[in-house]
Amino acid sequence: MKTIIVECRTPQAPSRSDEVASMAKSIGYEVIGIEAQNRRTVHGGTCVGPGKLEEIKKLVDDKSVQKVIFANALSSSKIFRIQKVLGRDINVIDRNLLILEVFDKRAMTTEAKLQIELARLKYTFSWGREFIKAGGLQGQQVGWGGPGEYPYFDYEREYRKRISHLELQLRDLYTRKDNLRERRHAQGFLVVALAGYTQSGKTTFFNRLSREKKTIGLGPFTTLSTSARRITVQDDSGNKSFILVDSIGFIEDMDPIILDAFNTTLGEIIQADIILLFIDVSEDLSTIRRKLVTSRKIIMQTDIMHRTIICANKVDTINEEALDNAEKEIEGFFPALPIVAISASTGKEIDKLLSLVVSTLGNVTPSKYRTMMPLNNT
Ligand SMILES: Nc1nc2c(ncn2[C@@H]2O[C@H](COP(=O)(O)OP(=O)(O)O)[C@@H](O)[C@H]2O)c(=O)[nH]1
Ligand SMILES: [Mg+2]
Repeated sequence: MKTIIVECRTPQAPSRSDEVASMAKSIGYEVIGIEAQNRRTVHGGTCVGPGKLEEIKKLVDDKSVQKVIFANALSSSKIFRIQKVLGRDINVIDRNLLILEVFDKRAMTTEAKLQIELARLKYTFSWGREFIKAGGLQGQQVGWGGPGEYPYFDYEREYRKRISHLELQLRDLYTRKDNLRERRHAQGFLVVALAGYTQSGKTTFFNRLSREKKTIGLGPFTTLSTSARRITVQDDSGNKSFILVDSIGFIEDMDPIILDAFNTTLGEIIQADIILLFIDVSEDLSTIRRKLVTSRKIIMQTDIMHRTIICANKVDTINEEALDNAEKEIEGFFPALPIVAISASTGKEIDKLLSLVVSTLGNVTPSKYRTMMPLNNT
């Protein structure tokens, strides 16, 4: 689907457009460009200014763009005005709905699917209201599965009904939640999952390892056929086989409404036997530090610390001194964890990393899985 990314950049907030473009591509959108506007503050009516929006409208028409993703979060009144300018056939979403689409692609369990749908409903509830209140646009088909033909009160009732139905189904699931990790062990699946921020190089690593590898025999991971592979590594003691899962990344600055969906989806992944935590060491030290703070918070709260190997990635882009500094920084945050400096692009030290993975897997014994603590603030 032909897609453009739009962003209103302000001095108060870091730019998210590259991250958004990367997430969109990761779930198959054809991103043909990023349209950014610098402003002192976000435009109160349409996020980017009206002139910029007209430009975007022209681009959308000229290039037959079908989807427009805002890197900013959009309130209901903004989405309404933007949709009105761009036209009813264009699918307009914001960063938060894109994040939910990404989660949805990675979710393995009914629970995660329900959490994601619940977050989507809660998030778009006010959007639909705005459309209906404005009248005249009733029946308009907007991309987020909006109000359809409902008059206002019916819409509100229907939405609330769907939300409480989902909440009930979830409550039902909690009471008989079984353990993915134990089940996989019982079936003989060892799992290595990739974690870390978007754009740290997880997919590059995944693709390098999964070239010509099998997508069959994935067992419980069959639903993740685009993001799971069976990998076999030879070492002195013979062959060792595991399933490599390319996970959702950590994402900065998430709306509280979507945090539960994030926690559940991430929770599935970190029930792996080994986590490879990717850190992009080509970034400046203050960015690395900021991301380490959040990564550590997530990892501490989820009890996967002892199963984590740090992959300091993109070493091909920096000199020895910079790598030294980055490694010192990482050690400060994760003093007890092994760090391997790799390049997913060039393949540097990938073999070393794989040996470490294989020897660590050799020691894995099915252990009792402990429930993840909820993450309040990432
Ligand atoms: N120079 C360099 N670039 C890399 C390396 N690994 C990944 N990249 C680049 O970093 C960007 C993000 O990589 P990607 O694998 O999509 O990251 P993900 O979001 O964590 O899956 C892409 O443009 C990659 O080409 C590396 O080892 N060296
Ligand atoms: Mg990726």
